[in-house]
Amino acid sequence: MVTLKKFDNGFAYIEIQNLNAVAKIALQGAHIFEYKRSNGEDILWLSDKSDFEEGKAIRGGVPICWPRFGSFDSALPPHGFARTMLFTFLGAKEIDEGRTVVSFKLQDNPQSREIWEYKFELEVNFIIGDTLEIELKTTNKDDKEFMITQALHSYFNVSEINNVKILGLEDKPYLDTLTNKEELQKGEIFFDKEVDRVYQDVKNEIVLADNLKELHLNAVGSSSAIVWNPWIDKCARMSAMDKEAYREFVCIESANAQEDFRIVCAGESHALNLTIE
Ligand code: TA6
Repeated sequence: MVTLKKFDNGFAYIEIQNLNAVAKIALQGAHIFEYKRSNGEDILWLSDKSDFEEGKAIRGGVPICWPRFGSFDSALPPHGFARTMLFTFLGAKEIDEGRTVVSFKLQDNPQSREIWEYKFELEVNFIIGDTLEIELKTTNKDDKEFMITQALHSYFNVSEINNVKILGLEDKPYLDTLTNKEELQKGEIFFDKEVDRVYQDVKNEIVLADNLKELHLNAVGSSSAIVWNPWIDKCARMSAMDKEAYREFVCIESANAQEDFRIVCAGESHALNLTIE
């Protein structure tokens, strides 16, 4: 079942229910902010303090950072503009009783052209089932090429940050954005301080291990990933986040970031696909 719903302030989202899962996706940013499996697993973290307000990014779920990841381009807002723009809901289709495809689209508009001159189409397709699949497809509708960096800035629920290990990034080079130094990952990643890193050469599965549970992330069209947890001090300074919230989530973001930027030629497309299982 697919239903258009609204919060009291008019903020609209699509709710999808099938045999395997329930999901909620806001029209603003084509932002999935809930994905619960019917076995009770609540995969995506969402801040209790999250705003569902036009023009403000939702804190949690999977914000779409596009056409920039980060804030390296002064003309554009941090993490780009897609996450605060209203997408068009293209429709939904049930593949079977347990899997539903849902699609959204954003096109260039006067507001986007003011800060980013290009004509584009950004399509976001979800498959909601016992796995969550997200496709981010950029099409260049202009007559000149453009460059994008992007990320599926996924916030994952964890039992407690001290229980978490991330596997699959061993021996990968990364930029530590806290020190601005290039480093090499030694062993698995665990958390006992703020971590904000952009990994390169990521063409394999990443595993989020939390006690006995595991989430497996596989991306296509991406060879970079960001791992982030704000830890105590940054968490206390962050908008729409409780001061203890850093204990409850970790971000693992499938991306095209830093040297994994992509040039999209006129008339061509680039797709970034992520499967979470
Ligand atoms: O992906 C990590 C990061 O870029 C961090 O540096 C961090 O501050 C974060 O994303 C959240 O950014 P936001 O703009 O949503 O507050």
